[in-house]
Amino acid sequence: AQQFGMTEALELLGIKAVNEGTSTGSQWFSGGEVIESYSPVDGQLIAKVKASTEADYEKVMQAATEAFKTFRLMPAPKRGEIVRQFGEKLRQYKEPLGKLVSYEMGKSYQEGLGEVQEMIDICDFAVGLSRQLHGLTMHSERPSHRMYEQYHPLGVVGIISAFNFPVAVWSWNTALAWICGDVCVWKPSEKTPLCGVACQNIIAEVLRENNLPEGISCLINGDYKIGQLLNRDTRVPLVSATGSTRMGKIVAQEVAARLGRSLLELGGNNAIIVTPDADIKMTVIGAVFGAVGTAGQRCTSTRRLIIHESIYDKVKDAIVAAYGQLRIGNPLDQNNHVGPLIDTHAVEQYNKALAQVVAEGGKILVEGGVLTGAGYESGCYVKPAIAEAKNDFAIVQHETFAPVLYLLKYSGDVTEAIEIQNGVAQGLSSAIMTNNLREAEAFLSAAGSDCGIANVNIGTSGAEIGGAFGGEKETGGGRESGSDAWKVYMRRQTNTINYSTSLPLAQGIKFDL
Ligand code: UN1
Repeated sequence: AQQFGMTEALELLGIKAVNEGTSTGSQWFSGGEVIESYSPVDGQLIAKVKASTEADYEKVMQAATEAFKTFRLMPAPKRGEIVRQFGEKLRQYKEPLGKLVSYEMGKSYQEGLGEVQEMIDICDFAVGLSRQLHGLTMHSERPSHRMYEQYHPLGVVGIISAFNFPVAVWSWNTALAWICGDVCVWKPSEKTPLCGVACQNIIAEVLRENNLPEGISCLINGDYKIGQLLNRDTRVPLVSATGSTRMGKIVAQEVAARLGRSLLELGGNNAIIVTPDADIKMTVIGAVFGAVGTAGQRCTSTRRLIIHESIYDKVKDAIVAAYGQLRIGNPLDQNNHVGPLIDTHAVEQYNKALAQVVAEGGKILVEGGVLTGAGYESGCYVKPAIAEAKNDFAIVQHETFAPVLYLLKYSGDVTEAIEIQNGVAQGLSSAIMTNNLREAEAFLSAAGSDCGIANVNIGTSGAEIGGAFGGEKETGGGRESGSDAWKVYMRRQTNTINYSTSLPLAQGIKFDL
């Protein structure tokens, strides 16, 4: 990846050959084992990061809890100013950071830049929000009483993020948490630790330039064991976790065991319903980008197409033809559409899914396979595949984090398609392609899609940050980024003030002394 300016990018981002993996801001340390980050792009070792030990974690928690004591008192719009400067820095670092995301994670450079753009967008959103952390005022039932609510900072927010959005998920959480007056401790995926180091370096510059204390933004590195420290720590009122449903169930139980709050953004099994009234051209773009973009490694990736039988062959042929145009290869080369999977373990899962869909009676329409030879040395490049399947196949019910698309057929009205779409354990993103108002509204109605995201004439992936992001059922129920998602990062307090000279009790209770 030399020709793509990776050395310069790493240098600009402050990535060394061996990096400390624990940080409280300007302080970096780590006593743990070395994590090696290999690029799925070319199989090369990019750099090493030292994992955090329990003792490192303890130092971080001390810095974070100490920082919270002062940060919570800074006026919210002033905290917004810090986030504004963070957004400015991200604009400055957009290219190198986008490049690192692309090289360490394997998504296309365009998508790497897009991910940094999402970070910039959430900063802008959070800056405005820093003057709008509104609570309500209510009318008291008692005379000369005033009642209102206020939102206060919550404390230390733990963030556990996944490899597929190695930088944006952190910022959706931190940008909101910071304007809310919280301090953050981030454990990035052990598959993308360098993205974590790079982001921490960027925010550290902002914190230093503003003379802010250590501990507002902290980084820890390691596997699930270090994440578990956050889950079990009563000093962490909120753990925000993005990743698999398997991981989310563990986080939820551990955090709930101490009655902490968790914000979960887990797996999806996203479908596009293609009705007889669909615009086929738009359907093809939405479905193909949804299924093969990020090599099928978005939680919003399109896994299923539910196509009406009357247009089934037409849609199938158009999608299969589009797959014929896909160029698979180095994601930093902007001529390619599809980059590698994150690692060879993901390739195994992909192979298993293709074998299983056939074993369950599915028919392969576009052959998959692992690519070999020049340019594919990492062993992580696979061909996006399409199979005809049934919704009740065990493999179709399962989220395979790879470019495998299942075509399903329906023959009745839109109700049948909605039933198929909802007939999975996950509930993140969903879409309908139709120019028929009745179908579109039925899909969006109370009896429609059961997902957190439901789109009309748009695919399932590529949500904007302005809306609340997340989903139902096994997706975990959490909402991140836009709308009123900020509320989970604050504690709500109801205040009643009596400015009379007597003490009337609520509910009209008389208590004469
Ligand atoms: C994820 O895959 O974890 O909607 C998040 C999208 C992106 C976010 C994906 N904005 O596809």
